Amino acid sequence: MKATHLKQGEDAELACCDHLRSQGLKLVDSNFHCRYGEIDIIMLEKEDGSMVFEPAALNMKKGETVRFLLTNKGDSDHEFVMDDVVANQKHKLAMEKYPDMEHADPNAIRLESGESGEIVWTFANTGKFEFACLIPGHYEAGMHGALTVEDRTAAN
Ligand SMILES: [Cu+2]
Repeated sequence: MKATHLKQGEDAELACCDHLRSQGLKLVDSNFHCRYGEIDIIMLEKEDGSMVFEPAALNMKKGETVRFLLTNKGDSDHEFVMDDVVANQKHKLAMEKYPDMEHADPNAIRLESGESGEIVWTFANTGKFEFACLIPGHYEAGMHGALTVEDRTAAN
């Protein structure tokens, strides 16, 4: 069973390397490995009733590909949606009307209590973005953070 699982992992990794290659990105390592930065993100509710992401803000580099490893350590469902602030507000309003709407978007993931998941994302554009949980009430309870993408090569 384990071998099958590993095989799937390799296939996924290969598929992703191909995807990166097709975007003209150079692999820094051969041999099936895309070298990602990995960032752990925890979703949880606090005793005071607030709901948070840890870390509470993200600073990314333009062109960087990151694997976000998300874990819902809270008691209710949570989601992680990366978008610009205006799009998140629109999405939030839609969620208030249709709280159970499903996301098939690659920039979003919804996790049940205790569940983990991941998003692999390449930050192509600089700017100020946001990551948020758009389940009704959660944004207001604190589940949003600034996502800044900078062109650090230009700064040097
Ligand atoms: Cu939430």
